[in-house]
Amino acid sequence: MRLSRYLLPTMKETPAEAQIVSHRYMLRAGMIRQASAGVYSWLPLGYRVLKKIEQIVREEQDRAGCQEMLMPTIQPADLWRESGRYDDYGKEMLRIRDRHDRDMLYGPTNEELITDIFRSSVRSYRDLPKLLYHIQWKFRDEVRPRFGVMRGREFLMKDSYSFDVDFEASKVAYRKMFVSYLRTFARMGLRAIPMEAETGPIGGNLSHEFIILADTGESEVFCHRDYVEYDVLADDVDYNADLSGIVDFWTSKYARTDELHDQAAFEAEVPEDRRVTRRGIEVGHIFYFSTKYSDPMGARVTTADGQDMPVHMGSYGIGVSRLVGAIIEASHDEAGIIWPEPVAPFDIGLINLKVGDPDCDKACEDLYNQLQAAHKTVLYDDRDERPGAKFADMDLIGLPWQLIIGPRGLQRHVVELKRRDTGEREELSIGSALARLWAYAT
Ligand code: 5CA
Repeated sequence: MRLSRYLLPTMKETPAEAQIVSHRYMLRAGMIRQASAGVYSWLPLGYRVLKKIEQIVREEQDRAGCQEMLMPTIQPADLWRESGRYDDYGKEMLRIRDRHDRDMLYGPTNEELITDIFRSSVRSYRDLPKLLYHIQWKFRDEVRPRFGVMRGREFLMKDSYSFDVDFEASKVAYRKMFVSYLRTFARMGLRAIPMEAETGPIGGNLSHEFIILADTGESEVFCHRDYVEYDVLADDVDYNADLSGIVDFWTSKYARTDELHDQAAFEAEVPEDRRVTRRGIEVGHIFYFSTKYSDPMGARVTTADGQDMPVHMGSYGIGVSRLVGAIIEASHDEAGIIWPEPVAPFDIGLINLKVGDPDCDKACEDLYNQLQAAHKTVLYDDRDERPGAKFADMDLIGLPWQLIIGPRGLQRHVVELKRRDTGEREELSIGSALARLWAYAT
C-alpha cells in the first residue's frame, strides 16, 4: 500500500478526550474515529488490525472444534421475555420498535437467540455435544463508555455456546474453550491469565475471566507469579486429548480480581516472593450456566435413558475490538504503538527519504515489489514529506520493521533496517536486509 494514497489521518497532538494510551494512539494513528459516544468507525489501518485479531480468534475456535455461524445484531424482544431477561437487562439494552410496533433490540449477547435455534433443531442426546460460535457486533448502552474501544457501546465480540447432556459433558466444552483461550491470546503476543470470576448478568455457576496485565486496566488483580512466567505456546495442545491437566494447572494457584480477592487466602496460598499485584484488562470471559436459559425457553433433549431434560449450556466470550486497545496498552512506548508481529497491520514500513530522487525512487519501487512478491505486507511511505515527519508517523503506527532508503546510503550501497520493538538500527546491503526480513515469518 502506498501511503500517498492511503487514508491515514495521523495527528501530532494528543486528543484531549483520550485518557489512556491506547485510546490516544488509536486516534493519533488514524485507526478509529468516533461516530458517537462509545461508537467508532474503523479506518483502514485500524480495520486491518481488527481483522487480524478476529482471524486468530477464528482459527483457534475452529481448532477447538467450534463451528462458526452468524446471528443477526437485531433480535426480537419476545425471546428475551421468555428467558426473563428483557426486564432485567435495564437501560443497558438498546430497545427498538419496528414499523409494525414490534419490540426489537440490538443484541448485547446471544444466549436467547442461540437457545431458540437449538430448541427448533436438536432433540436427542445423540446430537450432542454441540459447540457453536459467531463473531458479531454487540451493543450495550454503557453508562460511561470510555477508553475508546476498550469500553465501547458498540463492540465486536466472539461468542461461543456449548450444548451438552449434563454437567460432566459440559466440563469438556468448558475445558476446550479454556485452553483455546490461553492459546488465542498467546498467539497475539499477550499473556492472559484465567481468574475465578463472578457470573454477573449472564448467570451460572462456573466462570473465569481472562485478564491481561496492564497498568491502565480497570480491575486490580492478584495472582501467583508462576502464571505470569508460564510460556503457553510451548505447550503443543492436542484438542483430542484430555485437557484437564492444563486446566488443573491454571486453576490450582491463586488468581483473582478485586471482585473475589481474599487477602488472607492470598497470603496463605502464595509465598511472599511469588505474589503479583497488578492491574488488568478483561479480554475474555467464559461461563457454564447449566439450564438457566434452556429451562425457561424449553430447549430440551431426550437422554440415553429416555428422559426429557433441559440441555446444559455454557457461553464463552472474547472482546475482539477491546483486544485492539488491550494489545496497545500492553505494547507501546513514548513514540507510539509496538505491534506484536501476528497482529500488525502491515509487516514492514518502507520509507523513501527523498521522493523524486531517481535512485531512491527506483530502489524503493524494487523493494516494494520484491517484498510483496514474497507475501509480505508493506506500507510504502512515498509521500513528499520531511524525514522527521516520516519517522514519527512510522514509529506512531508501530509496524514491526522499518526499511529506510536514503540517497546517502544508496551511494554506499546500504539501506537501514530498524526493528520497532528494540529500536535497533542496522545498515545493510539491500540483499542482506531482505535476507534478514525473510528470516522472520511475519
Ligand atoms: N455472553 C457472554 C459470553 S459469550 C458475555 O457476554 N460475556 S461478557 O459480558 O463478559 O462479554 C465478553 C467479552 O466482551 C468481555 O470479556 C470483554 O472482553 C468484551 N466486552 C464486554 N463489554 C464490552 C464493552 N462495553 N466494550 C468492549 N468490549 C466489551
